Amino acid sequence: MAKRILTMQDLSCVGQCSLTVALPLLSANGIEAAVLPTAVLSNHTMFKSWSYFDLTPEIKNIFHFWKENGLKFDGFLLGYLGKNELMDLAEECFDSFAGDGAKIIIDPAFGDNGKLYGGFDLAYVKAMAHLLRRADIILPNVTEACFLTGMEYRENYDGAFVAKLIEGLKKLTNATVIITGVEYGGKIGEFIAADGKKEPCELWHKLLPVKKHGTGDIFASVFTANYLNGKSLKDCCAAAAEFVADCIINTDDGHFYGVNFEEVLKKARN
Ligand code: PXL
Repeated sequence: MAKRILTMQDLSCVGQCSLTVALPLLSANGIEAAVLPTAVLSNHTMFKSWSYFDLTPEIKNIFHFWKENGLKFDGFLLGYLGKNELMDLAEECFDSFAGDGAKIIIDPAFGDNGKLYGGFDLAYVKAMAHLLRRADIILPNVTEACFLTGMEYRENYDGAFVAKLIEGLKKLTNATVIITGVEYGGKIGEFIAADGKKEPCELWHKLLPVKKHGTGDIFASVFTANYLNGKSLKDCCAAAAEFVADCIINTDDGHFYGVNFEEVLKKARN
């Protein structure tokens, strides 16, 4: 039987991010995807304006029926949640619905390029920093790692800076720390700091000349599906990074709000 994961993040009606990428990518990789939508947005917050309908008040009701129906999950993938109160609900969700050996994977998903996404503040960062102690794996990018540790964001950095970020994050959680989108020396990669290993494992890929929205969510989905399918951390990162690169290569310059991951899925089937 396919593993069943619960992914908790927003539903942006348009934008190729969060649930609209997690669902197809988890399914295409053989994982049954259940969802806990935290909010419905007209579109993601990289557009110039957006609506936001908060689903927090419905979540306890959903939990009630999941309990009545005896539902459990083999894993959890958290991304953009939206409101601070959702952190406590996420913990209640883990406590109530984790099946045997269920793993918790958290992408903090609150910022990029040195800035918080629209609508977030430092109180949200603090609540996320607290939630991370429950994770088995965390997937912050460099911006999120800086906010979570209180280190100043830098555009130019080196391996020593990333090692400091990891050290800071390890004070928040016992999870495996994977810093994504590490960029220096003309390459892009991940630093994987698993428990009990002295040095992080570095994985490097070719740096593409364009940046696109939603690629962090795609990375997290492909990473998580591979992880639930039993692959090593390194193989999960390699698969996710390769998929993201393919998506970027297959996206027209004019398509500003996301990547053409559908084309990559289609090619993989042919
Ligand atoms: O891709 C991260 C993300 C998810 N959800 C919403 C967003 C963003 C990034 O801007 O706005 C609503």
